Amino acid sequence: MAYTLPALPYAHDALEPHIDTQTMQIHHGKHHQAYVDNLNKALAGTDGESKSLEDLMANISAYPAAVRNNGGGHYNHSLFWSVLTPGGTALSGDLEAAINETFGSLDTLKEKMNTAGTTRFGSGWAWLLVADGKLVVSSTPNQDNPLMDIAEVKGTPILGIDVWEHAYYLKYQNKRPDYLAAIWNVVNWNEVTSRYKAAL
Ligand code: MN3
Repeated sequence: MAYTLPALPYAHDALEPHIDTQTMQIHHGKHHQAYVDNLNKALAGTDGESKSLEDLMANISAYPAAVRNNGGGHYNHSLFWSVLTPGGTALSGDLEAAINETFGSLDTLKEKMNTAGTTRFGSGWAWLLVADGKLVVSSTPNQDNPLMDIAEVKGTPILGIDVWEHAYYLKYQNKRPDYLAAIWNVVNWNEVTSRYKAAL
């Protein structure tokens, strides 16, 4: 079964002014579409066609680089759109308690994620993940993610922030820290909390 591009759960301009309309149009419609198309090409006629995306990630070292790059790209961007929402939502409940217990405060978590994102050289992702029931911050290069068997820090990602230049360059140019500061205004903590509960 071929993969398809998931529809954005909001309009292209809905994350303005934090993420601009043109970036969303190109990022979703061109970059993510290309990961989907190239993943389908890379899997065509192989046993990977019958595997779930999660199964592919868990054994990614057994697959060609095209599956790693494009399968990771498809997984990561599908997660990314879902953890953003216009205006953001408030953090509360079990996840808020776990963040306070693990990091001291939400602000400290944001600092750690922003540091993970700004210190990732070149392209990659900053992650909040669940590993052995605990919250952990990490980053990965390229389109790798914590589900992959080759990841330095493995676990279930519940929040991912894309730090490829294509995610921010039109509006923020070289100022990756400004993009990272702004994105917290549009985080969908309801979705991150759902993913946290599912990961436990
Ligand atoms: Mn991207």
